[in-house]
Amino acid sequence: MRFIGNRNPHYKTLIHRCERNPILTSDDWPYPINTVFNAGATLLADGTTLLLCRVEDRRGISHLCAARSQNGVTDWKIDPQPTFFPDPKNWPEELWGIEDPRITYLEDLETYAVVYTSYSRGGPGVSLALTKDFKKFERYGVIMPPEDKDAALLPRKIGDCWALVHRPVTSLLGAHMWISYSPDLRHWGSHRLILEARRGAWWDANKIGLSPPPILTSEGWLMLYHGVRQTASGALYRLGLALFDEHSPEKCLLRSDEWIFRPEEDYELAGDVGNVIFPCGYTLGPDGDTIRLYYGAADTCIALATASIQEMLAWLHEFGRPPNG
Ligand code: BMA
Repeated sequence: MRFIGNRNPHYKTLIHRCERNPILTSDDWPYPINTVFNAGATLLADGTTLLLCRVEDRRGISHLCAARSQNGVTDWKIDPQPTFFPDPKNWPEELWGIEDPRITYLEDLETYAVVYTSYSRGGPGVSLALTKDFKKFERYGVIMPPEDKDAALLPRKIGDCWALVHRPVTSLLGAHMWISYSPDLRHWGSHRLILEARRGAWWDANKIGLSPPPILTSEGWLMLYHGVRQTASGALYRLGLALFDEHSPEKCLLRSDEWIFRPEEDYELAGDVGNVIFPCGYTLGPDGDTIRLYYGAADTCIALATASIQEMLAWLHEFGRPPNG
């Protein structure tokens, strides 16, 4: 299979795929699974890359499993058993599994926050767990009730509060990106709509959601977000960029009109859900500029791409504009 028209020279390539893609598939798993995709990512203190992978079993239920690598590309050491498994007896919101984790290191608390989708009888909601070692997890339970997903914490407080970007869905309003604040990670308020899905023919009409956790840059919070467009042959997932004020992250400074990354390669076009690229995590390289973006491809495997923060910001200045501007 070859995607026609993916080499148009008039567009700058901002996201560069790794030649070894896909970097993790179900064949690599030490126990029986259906698929592995949509992984959260972080660099541990010793430089190890840790991916917290969404693993789907043959029932259709997802859990999380840690994979560690010294170079972030090859030689993954995968936990021999599920690392973080749904516990619906104690946490009924996890009845149909836990999905799409986003990891943020909270320096103030010296702990990692894992924000994930808990798939409950009432639909997907947002749950939080804290961990220091990705072995023991302290659950905080549901922090945003259904229907809500695509959530991540900012790594530091804004004023006195933690900030969570998330994507609630309501039948009247639709599926847009919001921010909420909390003094203690348990009680959430000051909810604000920060970025709206566009409408009609736009690539990000219908639904949008945060992809990896927001990236702090010299110009504010850079958010890579996915836009979903419904087409006659199903949903198309593509990525765009938006920049938010560092001190008031509810304020969008610039938003791209055009998408920057779309499914093109075989492993992105075909799988359990074809035409999907879905990044949930990134790590920052030693140059302070290159990010490694880990993304689920076609809900079937995990792939890797790199991008330069400075190039993305420069592109946003050239081709982005203030929302409603
Ligand atoms: C979204 C999420 C993702 C998934 C994508 C494509 O709504 O459920 O986990 O990768 O759909 O199926």
